[in-house]
Amino acid sequence: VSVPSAADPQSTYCATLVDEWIACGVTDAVLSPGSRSTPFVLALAERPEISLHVRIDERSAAYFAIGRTLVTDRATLMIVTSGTAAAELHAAICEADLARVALIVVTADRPPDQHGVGAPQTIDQRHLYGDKVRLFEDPGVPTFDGAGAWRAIARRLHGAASQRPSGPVHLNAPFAEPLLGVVGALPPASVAVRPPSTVEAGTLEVDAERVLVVAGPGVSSSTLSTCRDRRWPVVGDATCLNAVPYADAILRDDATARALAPDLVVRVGGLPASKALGERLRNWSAPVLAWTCDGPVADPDRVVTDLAQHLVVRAGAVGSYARLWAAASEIAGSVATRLDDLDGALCEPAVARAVVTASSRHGVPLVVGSSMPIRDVEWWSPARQAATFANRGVNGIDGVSSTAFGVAAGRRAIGFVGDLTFLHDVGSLVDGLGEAGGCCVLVVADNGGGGIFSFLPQAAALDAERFERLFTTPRAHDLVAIGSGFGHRARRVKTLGELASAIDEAVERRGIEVIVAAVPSVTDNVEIHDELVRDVARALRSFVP
Ligand SMILES: Cc1ncc(C[n+]2csc(CCOP(=O)(O)OP(=O)(O)O)c2C)c(N)n1
Ligand SMILES: [Mg+2]
Repeated sequence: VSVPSAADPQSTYCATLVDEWIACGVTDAVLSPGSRSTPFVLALAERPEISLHVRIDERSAAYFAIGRTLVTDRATLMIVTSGTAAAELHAAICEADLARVALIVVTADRPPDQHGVGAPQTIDQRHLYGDKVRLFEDPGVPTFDGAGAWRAIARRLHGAASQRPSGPVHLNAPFAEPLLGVVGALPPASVAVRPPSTVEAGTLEVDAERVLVVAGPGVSSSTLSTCRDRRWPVVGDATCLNAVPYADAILRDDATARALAPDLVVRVGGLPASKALGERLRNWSAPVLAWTCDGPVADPDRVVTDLAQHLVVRAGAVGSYARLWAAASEIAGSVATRLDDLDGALCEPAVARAVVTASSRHGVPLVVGSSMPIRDVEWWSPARQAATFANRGVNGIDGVSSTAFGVAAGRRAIGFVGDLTFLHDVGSLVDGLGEAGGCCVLVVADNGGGGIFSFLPQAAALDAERFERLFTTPRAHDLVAIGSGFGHRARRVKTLGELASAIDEAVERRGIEVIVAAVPSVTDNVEIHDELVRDVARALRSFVP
């Protein structure tokens, strides 16, 4: 047994970094167990200021960390051991990069002399995540000689993660044995150095009356309230709060889209999922201004004509254009509310409405999965009033339950995912909400596979059997049995009334409850959506005679 030295540089280094991160405002750390990360893990466990979330599966842990950052709005620490453990984080780091989620990832490593000689659990972890991280540092095995730089390392990493556009950073941390050491005196706290302010980009004048704001993921609430103060109508994605609902259905109708044509489109954040909206942005003749106040604006269709960080508004706040949008939305809403019949059979848009309504009514944040859930929330739900999150950086169906549990830990959240999304991240159920507890109601729309693919041309082009085998991939697992097999409450609901009361009951309890909503098959779902769109178009004839 090796006897630890009186004051061990590795342990003191880790305690210093953790101390500096606490000073920077870090409140949460997620760790997955391993030996090599021992100095860091023990340093974290010493500090009550940090909520520590321990999860076995690194992939789930990293998505959970994303959830923590989403809900706390602070960089989350993520600590793992060496080898494949580090590689497991890659998917979530890609998501955090594009969704601009601040994560400080620490991968423990063996010291350089154990690389390339067949040492166990050892891979080259330098630049493991490539250009997906804002900053990579590998200061080597710490020695007291380097102690003067330790706080600066922590501060640099935190700054690069938190500064807009925020995102993931990576510290590779090699440690030599013995891994257990004694923490010595920490180097004195550094004087806070403010990160340089971002470069002032251009300012543009806005002198139009019919200004339509198109808001996607990543838009701040202050930007949205500025738009509302100017009385600009805002259409948004599923995560956008209080946007004009039903814009997708409204804009599918040609006459209505003409009547609502803007003089100017202001784009903020990422992209809504609506293809109809995308098409109108390409075909309306209005200029499209990318307002970069919340970071880069997604523009895959290259419709943006101008770019500005600051807007100077010349035209007064006239409300008539916003009222026009509100009127169209009300008409579409009158069709959508027909879905709210409590005794009626469930369908996916109705489940989305129930989930959003419950989230608003209880003031509980919502985490929405990719595929049809994110679309049904954007297209068919009333305006979101409670914080709504989604992994929209890369739109993965992996890790959504983990992110929902990360948002819910120590508080409450409602998750809404498809059946394959639920199965993909079934490992998240192992640790659930972890020590932090809390409440997560996970609503699963069980349509028997990947329903989204039935909307694609592939569905018509292939024979049914082949399409199902290659795309829909229905699985026969009993989702309720899976939920309860991991020790969570789980039930299946068949009507909207059952779903609504199941959510209402579950949000008042502690722990995870999986509510499996038995919705029509993926093919019926396409017909249900088509019919809704037709009904909205018919109703809109009173809007545009
Ligand atoms: C990690 C990952 N793998 C694959 C995909 C491709 N993909 C998108 S949607 C989808 C099916 C999702 O099925 P489900 O969760 O049941 O939702 P539904 O389509 O039925 O709404 C798949 C496989 C993805 N987005 N992310
Ligand atoms: Mg499905």
